[in-house]
Amino acid sequence: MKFHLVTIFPDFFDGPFRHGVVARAAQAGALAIQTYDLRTWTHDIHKTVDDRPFGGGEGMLMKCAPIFDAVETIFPAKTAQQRVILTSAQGRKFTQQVARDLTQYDELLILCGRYEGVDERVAEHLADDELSIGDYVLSGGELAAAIIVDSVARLLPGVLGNSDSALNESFEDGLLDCPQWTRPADFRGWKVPETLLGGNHAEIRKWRLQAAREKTARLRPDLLA
Ligand code: 9D3
Repeated sequence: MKFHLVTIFPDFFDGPFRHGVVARAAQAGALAIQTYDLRTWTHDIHKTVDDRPFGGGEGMLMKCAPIFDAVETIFPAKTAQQRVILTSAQGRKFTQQVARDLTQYDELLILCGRYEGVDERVAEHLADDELSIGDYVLSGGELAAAIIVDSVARLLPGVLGNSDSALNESFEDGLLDCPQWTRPADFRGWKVPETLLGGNHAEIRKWRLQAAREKTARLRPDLLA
């Protein structure tokens, strides 16, 4: 899969994708990430990408023209396999199911919002989807874009190495992961549950399911409702 990231801070993504699963997948050719400086598509000396909102109000909005020009340059003959996503605090909630749906496309172009928002014509006439990563306020769409890339990338065939480790995990079956421990079996007097130290794998399976249910009920009752 190819990811295109359009932003006024192209350097932002130097860090997040240099490590871990995404970096290894890019190295192996399972995915490619290209960042673009939105100011490439400005025509004035100041490289202006923002302007004041009609009707008044706080702050500035991202202008249409550079964003439309960027998308039309990157996808000059957009196909059904190419998806344009606008990150915004007003978007549809990004979930594991949305990540899974996005794996079906060949190319994702993610527009990172900044300032107080983006001229609504981008959401209405350019983006295929408008996504928020959750109900909290960020200072822009770059972190959201990095999160979307990370969660989609690790689902791609050939990225995780273990082909079903991406299937059997939290959220996919509506439960949190069960609590886990590693050595030592006793750390400062805090002991690992006895069942996990034995070799009875049927017992361990039962114990883990129960522990996952209890932890989900305690920390994420919304997942059980
Ligand atoms: C006056 C209200 N504004 C500030 C509280 C609204 C607002 C404008 C711009 C809130 C956030 C932003 C910038 N956020 C994003 O671009 C963003 C975002 C987010 O804030 N939360 C969750 N997901 C996303 S995706 C992009």
